[in-house]
Amino acid sequence: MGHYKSNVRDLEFNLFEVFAVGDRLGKGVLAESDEETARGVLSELNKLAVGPLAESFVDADRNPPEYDPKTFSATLPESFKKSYQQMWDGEWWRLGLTNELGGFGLPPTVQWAASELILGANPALFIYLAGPNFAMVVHNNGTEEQKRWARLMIDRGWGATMVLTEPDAGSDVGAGRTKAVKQDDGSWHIDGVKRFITSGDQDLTENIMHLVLARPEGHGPGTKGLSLFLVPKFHFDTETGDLGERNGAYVTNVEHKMGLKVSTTCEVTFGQHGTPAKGWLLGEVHDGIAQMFQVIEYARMMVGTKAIATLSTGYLNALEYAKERVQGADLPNMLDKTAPRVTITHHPDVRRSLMLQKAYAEGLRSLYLYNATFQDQLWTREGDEESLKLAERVNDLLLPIVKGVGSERATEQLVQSLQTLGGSGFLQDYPLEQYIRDSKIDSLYEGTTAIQSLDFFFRKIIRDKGQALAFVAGEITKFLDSESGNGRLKRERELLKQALEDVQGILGAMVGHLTASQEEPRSIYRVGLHSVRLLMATGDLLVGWLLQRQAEIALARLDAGVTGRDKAFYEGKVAVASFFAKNVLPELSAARKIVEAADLDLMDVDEAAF
Ligand code: ST9
Ligand code: FAD
Repeated sequence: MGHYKSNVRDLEFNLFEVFAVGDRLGKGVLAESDEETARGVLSELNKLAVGPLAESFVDADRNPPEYDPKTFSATLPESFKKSYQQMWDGEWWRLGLTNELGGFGLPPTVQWAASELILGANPALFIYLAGPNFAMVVHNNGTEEQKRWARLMIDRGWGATMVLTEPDAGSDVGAGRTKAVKQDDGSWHIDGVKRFITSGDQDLTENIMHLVLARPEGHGPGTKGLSLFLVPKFHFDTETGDLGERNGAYVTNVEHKMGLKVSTTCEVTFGQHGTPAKGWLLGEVHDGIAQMFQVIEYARMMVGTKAIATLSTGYLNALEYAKERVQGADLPNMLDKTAPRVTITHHPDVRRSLMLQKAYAEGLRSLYLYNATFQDQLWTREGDEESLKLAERVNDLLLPIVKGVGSERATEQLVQSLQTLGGSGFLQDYPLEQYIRDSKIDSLYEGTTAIQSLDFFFRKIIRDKGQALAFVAGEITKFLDSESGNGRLKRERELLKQALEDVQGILGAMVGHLTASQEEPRSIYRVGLHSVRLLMATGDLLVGWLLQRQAEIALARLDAGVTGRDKAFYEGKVAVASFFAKNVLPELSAARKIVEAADLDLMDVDEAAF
C-alpha cells in the first residue's frame, strides 16, 4: 500500500448527505451529470490517486528537480513525470473547466472533492496542472485573440505560472519594481527579477505561459499601478500553437526547500539576458491586480484544500498505526505489572489526540466544501441578482478561513499525527515527516496567515459591512433554534451557542478598537494584535457547527437502524461533534476575554527588549 489514505466515504457524505449537492445536478450547465456520475468520478480518481499518483510522492522528494544554469532549465524526476502523464492521459485536467472549454460539467463542490484526492496523494501534481485553469482566467479576461491563446494553452497542455513576488515585494505585492515598456507593435517588454515562482520551469510541458504583474512606465505606485501580462516561455504561432523562438523570460535559480521539493520554486529573470521578454497586456486593459486576484482566489482555495487533504491522510495513517501498536497496560491496571499490554488506542491521551485530529480533518473538509457550495451557485448562476451577490460575498468571507485556518490547523495537527507514532513518526519509513515538510508552505504562500487575517477583518467583514458574516451567523442561529436531534446533543448546542456569542464578542471588541482609532490612531494596533485570533476562533466556530450538522444527520441514520461500517461511521460523527464542542469550543471564551482586554503594551516594548 502507498502512503495515501483517502476518505471518499466522508467526501460523499458531505456532498450528498450534508450539502445535498445531488439536488443541483442534472440541470442547466450541470445537465450532463447526476449523482452517479459524481460518485463515479470520485471512485475512478481515487483509484488513480492511491495508486499511480501516490507512487512517486516519496521518490520525488528524495530526488528533487535538478537545475541547469547553462540552459536555464529544470528537470523533474522520471517517477513524477510518469505520474503526471497518467493524470494528464486520464484527462483530469478537464475537471475544473467550464463546459465551454471542455470541462466535465461538474460543480465546484465535486471538483474540489475530487481535487482533494490529487492534493492528498501528491500535491505537486495538482500544482503543475495549473495550465488549463489559468487558461480559463485568460479566456475570461482576454481579447478575442487571447481567448484563442487560452484554447491553445488547454489543447496543447501548456504549463502556467502566477508571477507576483519579488525580493522586496512579498506580502506587499504593490512594492514590485518589475517594469513594462510599450512597444510599437502593441506588445510590451518586461524587465525585472521575480522570485519564488512555482512551476517557473519544468520539463513536463512544451511551453509555459507566465501571468506576470509588472508596472507600465509612468504608472502609479502600489498594487493599482500594476498590470497583468501574458509572457510565454516560447513564442508561438497564434493559429496553430507551434513553437517559435525562445522568449526572454529565463529561470535563473531553483530554490532548495524544506518540503514540496518536486514543485519547482524559481527565480525568473525577465529581459536581462540579451533577449527581450515580450508580454501582452491581458484584455488590453490595465486592471492587473483585480485580474490576478481571480487566479489568487482559486489558488487560495487550492492551498487550503491541499493542507486539509494532507491532514486527513496524516490522521488516517496515525489511526492505522495506533490500532496496531501495542504498548503499556490499560490505565486502570497501571500498577499491575503483569496486566495485558494494550494497543495505544486504549490510552486516553492517544484517544484525545486522535479525536482532535479527526475533528479538524473532517470539520475543515466540511468547511471547504461548504465554501464550495457558494461557488456552485456562482457556477450555475441560479437565483436572482441579490442571492448571487450574497453567494459571492460569502465565498469571499470563507476563503481566508479555508486558507488561513486550514493551513494553520493542518500544520499543528500533523505534528500530533506524527506524535501518535512515537519515535517511528520521526523516521522516513512513514510519511508523516514529509507531510509536515510538504504542507508547512501552505500557511506561507498565497498570503501568510497574518495577511489572511487582515483580509478577513478589513475587507471581508468591515468593508462588507458584515453582510456575509451576518448571513453565516444567521445559518448557525437557525441550526441552534431547530428542534432536530430529538433533544440529543443538547449540551453541545449550548456550547455552540456560547461559541457564537464569543466570536461575536471578539468581533465587537475589534470593531470597537477600530472605531477608537479615529480618535486615537494607535488603537488600530489592537486589531493587528488580535486579527489572527479572530480568524482562528471563527474557524473553530465553523468547524464546531459543521460537525454538529453532520452529527444531526448521523443521528437520524442511526435511528433508522444502519448497520456495519455505516454504523461505525455515523457513531464517529456524533462522537467527534460532541468531543469538539466540549474540548475546544469553550476555549473561545478565553480568546474573547483576551481581545476584550487588549492593550497596547506590546507595541510599546522597545525592539531591544525582545
Ligand atoms: C503564490 C503562489 O504564493 C503559490 C502557489 C501557486 C500554485 C498555483 C497553482 C494553482 C493550481 C491550479 C491547478 C488547477 C488544477 C485543476 C485540475 C483539477 C484536478 N479578493 O487591499 P488592497 C485586489 S503567488 C479579491 O488595497 P494592497 C482588489 O482588486 C503570490 N481581490 O491591497 C483590490 O482593489 P479594490 C501570492 C482582492 O494594500 C486591490 O487588490 N501573494 C483581495 O494594495 C488592492 O487591494 C499573495 O497572495 C481579495 N481578498 O495590497 C500576496 N484583496 O480594493 C499576499 C485585494 O478596489 N498579500 N484585492 O477592490 C496580499 O494579499 C496583500 O493583502 C495585498 C495588499 C497585496 C492585496
Ligand atoms: P514577507 O512578506 O517578508 O513576510 C514575513 C513575515 O512578516 C510573515 O510572517 C508575514 O506574515 C509578516 N508580515 C508581512 N507583512 C505583514 C503585515 N502587513 N502585517 C502583518 N504581518 C506581516 N509568489 C509568486 O508570485 N508566485 C508563486 O508561484 C509563488 N510560489 C511560492 C512558492 C514557495 C515555495 C514559496 C516559499 C513562496 C512562493 N511565492 C510565490 C511567494 C509567496 O507568496 C510569498 O513568500 C508570501 O506571499 C510571503 O512573502 P515573503 O516571503 O516576502 O514574506
